[in-house]
Amino acid sequence: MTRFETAKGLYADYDVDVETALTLLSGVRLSMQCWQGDDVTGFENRGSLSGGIAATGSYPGKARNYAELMADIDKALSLIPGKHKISLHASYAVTTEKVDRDALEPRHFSAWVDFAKERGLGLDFNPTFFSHPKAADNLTLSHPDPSIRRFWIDHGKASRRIAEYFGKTLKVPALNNIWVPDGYKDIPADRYGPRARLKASLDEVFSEKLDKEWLIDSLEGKVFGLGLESCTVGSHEFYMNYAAKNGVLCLLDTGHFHCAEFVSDKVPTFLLFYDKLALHVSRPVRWDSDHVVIFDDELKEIAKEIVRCNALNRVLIGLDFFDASINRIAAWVTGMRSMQKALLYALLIPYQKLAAMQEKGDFTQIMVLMEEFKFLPFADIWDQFCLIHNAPIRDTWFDLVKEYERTVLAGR
Ligand code: RNT
Ligand code: ZN
Repeated sequence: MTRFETAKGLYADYDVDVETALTLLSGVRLSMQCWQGDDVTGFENRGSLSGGIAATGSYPGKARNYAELMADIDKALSLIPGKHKISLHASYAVTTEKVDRDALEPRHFSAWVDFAKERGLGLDFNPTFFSHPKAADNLTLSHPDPSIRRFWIDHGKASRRIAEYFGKTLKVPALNNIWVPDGYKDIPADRYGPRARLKASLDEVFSEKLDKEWLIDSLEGKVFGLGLESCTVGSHEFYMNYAAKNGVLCLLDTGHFHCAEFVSDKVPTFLLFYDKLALHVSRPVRWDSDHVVIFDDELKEIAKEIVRCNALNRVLIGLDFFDASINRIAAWVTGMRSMQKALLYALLIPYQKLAAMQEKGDFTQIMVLMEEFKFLPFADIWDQFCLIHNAPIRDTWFDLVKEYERTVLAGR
């Protein structure tokens, strides 16, 4: 008997069907953020990152142009089991034209669509409301100056058309996620006015009726940003209310809440009130630090909530981290594989049995069993998942990353 067969038997003792879990996980497309490959720099040559976010570190070998970024994404995907999506930012247009963000069109992203088509990937999109002269004071859709607001409204509209084009062309629905940095470092005199302007701007951005079959709209709130500590215009309450009233989705970034709050606990609530929920899975260490996602307790809890709510097809799982202090390809692979591991781990828990115990008030047995499940031979099932998808098992993928570093990254 192989290790996999033995492990399968042990799970069967708890009424867990391992084959079903493997099949369900194979159907999950994660959205891998392109911006881990170049520390959120993009292709516009506009200088430093702004918007109250920061990539720290200076590990060598970062991608400097689209060809390098695409090659690095290819390398990473070859080490990750399954078929996924790539999440782009507007600042990653592939064009020789001088085109500002308010005038971007689908054709400026055709190279990415070709890239995705050839590989059977989907694409998601994010308008870029930061690292731009018109966002120098960290105000965009809520800016008091109507001409600046106009620029960013047009950018938001352009981004929805681009995402719709991604979805229609690739036949994989595309998420267009709006996050704006707008906020104030110190206590503002007026919190209502900026929010009223953000609301009106969003109304304009969403005024164009596009094809809902291929375009999914979401809004990402935040508690605070660097240098924007006292007020975030697009707070969670703001977007939750806006989304509920306007038929768009919320996107929860796991780094955008107070440290003692858990996004895992929020998942079932959103699923009760919305058709779908979008996530930016990240790992905040003391602040919204965007560390690489690892197989930690909160990641497992998030995965458990998605699986228990039977919502693998209702939760759009995207990753959002950017660590510039380590090999960027290893960062992607670790984050993606960790998310998949967490989902598999969750799929191997007999949650219906545990829920029935909860109904009866048998909390002792729930605790005992939950502790036991932590020690079942999960790694053997994960290895099998990698084998099925022709992906390297255990840490053998890292030798391939090191070789790529020696032969490709070191020359940059
Ligand atoms: C910022 C948000 C946002 C960005 C990316 C680059 O706090 O999380 O999603 O990280 O769009
Ligand atoms: Zn995010």
